[in-house]
Amino acid sequence: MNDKELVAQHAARKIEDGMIVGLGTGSTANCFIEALAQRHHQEGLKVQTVSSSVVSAIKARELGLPLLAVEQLKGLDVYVDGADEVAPDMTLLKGRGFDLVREKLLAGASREFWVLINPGKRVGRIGERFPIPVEVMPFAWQLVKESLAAIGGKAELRQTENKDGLVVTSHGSLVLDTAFAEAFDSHTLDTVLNGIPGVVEHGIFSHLTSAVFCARDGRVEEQSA
Ligand code: ABF
Repeated sequence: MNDKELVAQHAARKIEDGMIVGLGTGSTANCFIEALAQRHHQEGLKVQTVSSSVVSAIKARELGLPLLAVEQLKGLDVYVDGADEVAPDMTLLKGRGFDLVREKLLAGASREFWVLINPGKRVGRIGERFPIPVEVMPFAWQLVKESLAAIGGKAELRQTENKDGLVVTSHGSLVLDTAFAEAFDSHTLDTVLNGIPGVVEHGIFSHLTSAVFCARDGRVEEQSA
C-alpha cells in the first residue's frame, strides 16, 4: 500500500454511520473515495456523499456511493481532501487542480475538514513552492491583475498543460497564478484577496482545517486544531 492509500484508509476508518461526507479532488482524494466505497460495500457503512468536482462525482458514482447535489445541502459532517501546501498552523494552499470554489465552500460548511498529505506537502509558509491561484471573473482578469500588482503580486493567467489556451474552471472563471516576491502573512493576504472586486475565490484556506493526516514511513501522523 502506498502513502496515499494508507492515509486515505486511515481517514475512511474514522467515518461513522449516517455521516454526510464531502469528497475532495485529486489523487489522494481519489484514494479516499475508493477506501470509503470499500467500507460502504463491504461493511455496509451508511453514508451520503457530496462532491467538490465533476471528476470526484463521476468517481463516486462509478463506485456506487450515494451522492447528494451541493444544492441540496444545509451542511455536512466532514470534508476530506488533499492540499498542495500545508503550513505549520494548518493553513493550506489549494487549487493547483480545479474547483477550489466548491472545495472551499464544502470545507467551510463542514463540521470538520480533514486534510490528507505526505511530508512533501509541508512548507514553512504558504506560497513557498507555488503561486497563489486566484480565480477571477473572465472580464475582470486585467483589472484584478493590476490590483494584485499593487500589493506586490506577479500574476499570470493559467494556461492549459500544452499551452494552447487558457484554463477555464467548471464555473467559467479564469485563474491568475500569483507569485509574491516578499514573504506575506497568509491570513492578511486571505482577507485582502477576498476584498478585491472580480475575485471569485483564491487558494489560501485559512482557519478551516480541523486535522491533518500525514503518511510517513508506513504510519499516519495526526495533527489537530
Ligand atoms: C485538489 O487536489 C487541489 O486543491 C489540490 O491542489 C490537490 C491535491 O492533490 P493531490 O492529492 O493529487 O496532491 O484538491
